[in-house]
Amino acid sequence: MRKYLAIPVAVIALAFAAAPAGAKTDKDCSDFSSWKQAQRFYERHGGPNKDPHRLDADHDGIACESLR
Ligand SMILES: [Ca+2]
Repeated sequence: MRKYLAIPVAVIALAFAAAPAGAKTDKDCSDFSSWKQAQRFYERHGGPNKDPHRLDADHDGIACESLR
């Protein structure tokens, strides 16, 4: 019985350990105090080709239009 419980417990523990790190690294437009800052961050993290933080929803190369 103990053997069968160990695996789900480990999986749940890993999921909880990974969640805060993932949340911290995902930036939103509201995390920046200015558009310039957001745009610089966006370009440094791959620009329109990658946009891992989804700062450029319409993929026109301009991040966070809402901050301009
Ligand atoms: Ca855009």
